Amino acid sequence: MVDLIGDIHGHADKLEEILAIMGYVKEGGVYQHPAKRKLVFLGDYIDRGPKIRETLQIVKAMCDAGHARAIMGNHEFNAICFHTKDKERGGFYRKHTVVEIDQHIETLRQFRNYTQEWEQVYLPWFHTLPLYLEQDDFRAVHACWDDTHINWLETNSIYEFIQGQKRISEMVLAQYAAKKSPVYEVLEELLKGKEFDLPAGQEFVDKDGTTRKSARIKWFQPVEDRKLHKDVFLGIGEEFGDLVLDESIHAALHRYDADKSVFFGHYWLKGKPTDALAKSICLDYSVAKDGHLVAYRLDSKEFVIV
Ligand SMILES: [Mn+2]
Repeated sequence: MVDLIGDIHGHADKLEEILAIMGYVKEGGVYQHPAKRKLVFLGDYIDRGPKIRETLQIVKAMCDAGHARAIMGNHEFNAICFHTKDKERGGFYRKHTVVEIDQHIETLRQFRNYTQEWEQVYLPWFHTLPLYLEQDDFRAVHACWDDTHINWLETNSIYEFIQGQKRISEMVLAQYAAKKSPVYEVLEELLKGKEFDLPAGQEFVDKDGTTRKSARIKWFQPVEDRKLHKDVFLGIGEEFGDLVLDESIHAALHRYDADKSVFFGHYWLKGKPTDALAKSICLDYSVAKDGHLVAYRLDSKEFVIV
């Protein structure tokens, strides 16, 4: 019996609340379920919220004790890149300009007096987090399930072992930072989702004030519900939302049509989830932006929302 939990972003209080509602109890400092239910965490444990260190303690302790599994979110991957020195080109694999620092600042602040723990416990742990989970009865990925990328990862290792420690290899981090080799697209799309170049003239200004010519897509939208631009594109200008999707765009957009359910987070959806029987189910409802932390109980097909 499995429960899945979406993006937490340092909201440990909400995490403890949702665990209690689902019947998990703390024993010996580790949450576990009397009926031996297992948890799956969908990534993005760090950044933004007030209790990042506590969140990591809860999640990692459950994983270490075999009560949970945690996959990688883009924030954990970004942290690896942010803190790993690029020995060839200098600097770090993720830039330290204001945009990147701003996204990561709460984690930096909250670990200011725990740098050894951050460097020796949590960063090494992030390296070991799987990019996806494939089980008999469900799949999990942080942002977007794409069979081509999953197949690539099944035949190409992104890891190296240093003194017995599994790590994402320096070569992979360098290729990702240089946006080169298939590894860039694989990591980018599994962890951050897919984008699509908009038709000419449909540029829009995003929430950070940047003019964008491509939009993130709702790859998880069932094909039969893809009628208008707003059904498939995220964040686009309102004036384009009601445009009817033309056939060529419709055909080019990624779709998920497997029978197995896939669970993911990442998309900062608003409101509350409604369709518990969908094949692709997002569990990120913006807990870090006054929204909800959301879990899903796989056996009873129910959402738990706090
Ligand atoms: Mn994310």
